[in-house]
Amino acid sequence: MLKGLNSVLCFIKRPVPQDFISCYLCTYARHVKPKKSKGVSLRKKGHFVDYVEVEVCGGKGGNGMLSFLSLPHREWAGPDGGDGGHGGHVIFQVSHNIKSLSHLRRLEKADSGVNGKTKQRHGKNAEHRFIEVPKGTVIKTENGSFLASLDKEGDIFIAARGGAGGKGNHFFLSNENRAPAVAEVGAEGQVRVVKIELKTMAHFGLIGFPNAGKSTLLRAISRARPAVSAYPFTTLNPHVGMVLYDDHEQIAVADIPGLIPGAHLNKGLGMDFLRHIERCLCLVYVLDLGLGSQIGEQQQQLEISPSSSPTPFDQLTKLRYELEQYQPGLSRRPSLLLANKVDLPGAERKVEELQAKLKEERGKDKLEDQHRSILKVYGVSAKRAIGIDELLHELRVIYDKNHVLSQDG
Ligand SMILES: Nc1nc2c(ncn2[C@@H]2O[C@H](COP(=O)(O)OP(=O)(O)OP(=O)(O)O)[C@@H](O)[C@H]2O)c(=O)[nH]1
Ligand SMILES: [Mg+2]
Repeated sequence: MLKGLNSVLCFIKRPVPQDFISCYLCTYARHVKPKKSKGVSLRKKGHFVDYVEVEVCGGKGGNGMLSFLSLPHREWAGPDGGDGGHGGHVIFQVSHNIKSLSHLRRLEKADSGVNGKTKQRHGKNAEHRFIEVPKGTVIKTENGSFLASLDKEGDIFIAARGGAGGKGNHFFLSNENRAPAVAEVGAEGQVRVVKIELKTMAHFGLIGFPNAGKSTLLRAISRARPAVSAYPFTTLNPHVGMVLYDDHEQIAVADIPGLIPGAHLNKGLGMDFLRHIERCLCLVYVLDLGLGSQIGEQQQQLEISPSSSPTPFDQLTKLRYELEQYQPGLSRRPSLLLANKVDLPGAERKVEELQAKLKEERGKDKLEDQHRSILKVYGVSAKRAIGIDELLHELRVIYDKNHVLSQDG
């Protein structure tokens, strides 16, 4: 009966009043669409950023108060100006939640302290401004001198100090001066420009000419999915992949954008991204066995003169030269040679030639020669998964040896 009455009411009184919408008896209750939320937009993920210049400004200190207390029966009750609060520091702190520097702004400023007040009320100190950065962040001054390296979770670096709060006139009260008419202004916060770089903390770094198959290899050994294409400079930013082992040990491998001869003169993509391999335990040179056979176009793109045939050994020499230009001694790091694309015709012969050439060079050179740093040479095919198991085993052996050593040291 009641249900019928409600239905009639609804029919007569259209549009349906708000109360009826939720009435479970009402057969005419409409489905109310949820309103679109206003102003809530998903923040677009920025690109991976591994270098920024930031102007950091500490907060200004609050001013001290200049004031004299006057009470009903005591007109000159003395100075009562409170001190200003201290300005906040700008502090970089390592957090495992952050992987890039894309969230840093050009200007990072901390809050200022609150001014002192009458009746000896001190101003509030400003909160410090904590900015989260990834593990492996290096902070340098504007002219490039080293300031800090943040390598562990929770590491902090005070980039700009906040100014001290000014003293109020009550602070200056003394037996000699019973009515100090002086109060301090809060100090300005420190202002400076810092360069912030991200050094990827990978155990192994893949180095090679563009198109050598570095990204294909990283895809083959880890779950990382860097883009792979048949043209040079597909990878523009470093990618890190984790190689997982049965005992839950994880090894980080970094795919570094391709290097070309003259990279130290800013050819190709330059060599700034080599900072990502500065801390690697071992360098993995990925040599392209197909490069010598693709005459013309690709060699022109890589700016390799056609007269010099880029045999795997030539590639190795050129890559090492570029590394030395970036940081003397870098090419002497323990390294593995991967001759990639063994599935191509004639590749086996090139691997043998490479091994023979290395043997010859080792025989010629003195003990401290850079060729001694080469641990092993492997012929692999990242695309056809040939030789990958042996490579993974070798990576683990090197990791176990060097990782334990570095922990001991
Ligand atoms: N035949 C053959 N082709 C391969 C092999 N590994 C990679 N390639 C091909 O080589 C081309 C380049 O591979 P990438 O992995 O993008 O090379 P990259 O070294 O990452 O190149 P950049 O990102 O430009 O530095 C792609 O067309 C791959 O399919 C391999 O083992 N055998
Ligand atoms: Mg690539």
